[in-house]
Amino acid sequence: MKEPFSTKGEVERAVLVGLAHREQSAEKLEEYLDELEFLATTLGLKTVKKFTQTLDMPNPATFIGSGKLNDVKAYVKENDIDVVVFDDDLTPSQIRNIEKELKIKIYDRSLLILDIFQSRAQTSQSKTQVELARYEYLLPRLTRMWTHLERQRGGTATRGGAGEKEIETDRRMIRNQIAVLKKKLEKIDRQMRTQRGNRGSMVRVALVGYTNVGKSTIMNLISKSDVFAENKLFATLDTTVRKVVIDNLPFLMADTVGFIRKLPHQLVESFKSTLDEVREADILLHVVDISHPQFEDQILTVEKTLAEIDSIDKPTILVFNKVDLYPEPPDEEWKWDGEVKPAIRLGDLEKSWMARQDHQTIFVSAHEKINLDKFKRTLYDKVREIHIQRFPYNSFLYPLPSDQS
Ligand SMILES: Nc1nc2c(ncn2[C@@H]2O[C@H](COP(=O)(O)OP(=O)(O)OP(=O)(O)O)[C@@H](O)[C@H]2O)c(=O)[nH]1
Ligand SMILES: [Mg+2]
Repeated sequence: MKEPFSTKGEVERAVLVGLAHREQSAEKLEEYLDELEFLATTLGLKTVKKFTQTLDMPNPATFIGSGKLNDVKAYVKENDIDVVVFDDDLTPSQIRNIEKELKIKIYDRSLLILDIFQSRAQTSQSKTQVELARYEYLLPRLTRMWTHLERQRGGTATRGGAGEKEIETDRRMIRNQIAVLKKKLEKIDRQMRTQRGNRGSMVRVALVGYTNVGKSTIMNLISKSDVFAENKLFATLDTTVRKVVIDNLPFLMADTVGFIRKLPHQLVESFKSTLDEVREADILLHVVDISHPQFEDQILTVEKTLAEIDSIDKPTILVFNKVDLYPEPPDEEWKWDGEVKPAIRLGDLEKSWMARQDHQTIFVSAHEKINLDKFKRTLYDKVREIHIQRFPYNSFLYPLPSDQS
């Protein structure tokens, strides 16, 4: 596994920077920075401090204001900081200007996610997809510093920063690589299509959801398989498909990559073929972490990403997972994540979601095995509906009228 931050051989220290503005409230920003910290941790970075600022809109030259940038600079110097991570994507000129001021590694959320994906990629398909997304992301953003860093990553020693000429050489090299990777992916996609074609017409169910909600844990429970699950973001990158049988009803179940707010569009683009499993599914199990304070936002992010891959109209079961971690309110007013929210009991939440007509819902805990029988029954009924449409004469599932007498 490639360790993106291993050059110093120790944990690297990071400062996070976020901006509240007209379209992003200070409250939201705090949540986003918590998530950014989780992303940084996943990559092995230690967050030492978070800087925030409120502006009408991002500063076009340096993203944050020049006074704030000076504060960050002073802090970086005094505290032996290795990396500054911005929560939003920076323009190429913002990166150049900030780099000139801070003189250390600058990351934005997209590059952080791309690096996590890179460190997680296992198969030749996901490795190629991530590499392509990374190059497409870097191409318009190559700066002296980044060229230098990229060469270090590639093992080519350079003395001092790279010059314009080297940047131009790197650009050409990256363009060539992009072309090579695209060809390689086309070939892999063709193989995957053939594999999927060989699966026949069994009903296909796909697990979708925000990252770290418990998709792989549910997959392992239902299919008795052994998919890597852990409390880090993007534990799963490659799609796993297993045959599952509930009672006498066989179907296929797919576990795949999780979604996140502001997923770099280069990644969605190059992971299109991995997401084919979702696109071609008959039923979606949209898994939600009910114990996460922003679970409703996460539902919206997932729905938005599903819409991007034309999969929003499929029959969907909303699976609210981790009910064992749901913080039951002690009384009317209670503190949740530092802010006062009206008390919502799990039972009330269940009732209000169940009352909604657009999706079927089920509340479970994969970890504590709560409500799993009901979950299996709900899934069985849904799969059966489609199975009957597809195989109307399959008598073992669907007794013929003569059998009923
Ligand atoms: N307490 C509790 N923890 C759970 C439950 N389900 C899953 N987890 C934990 O949540 C973490 C994430 O689970 P995964 O199954 O890896 O989640 P995922 O959705 O596959 O995540 P990615 O592949 O990273 O997108 C793991 O540490 C699980 O053990 C649950 O019902 N209750
Ligand atoms: Mg997973």
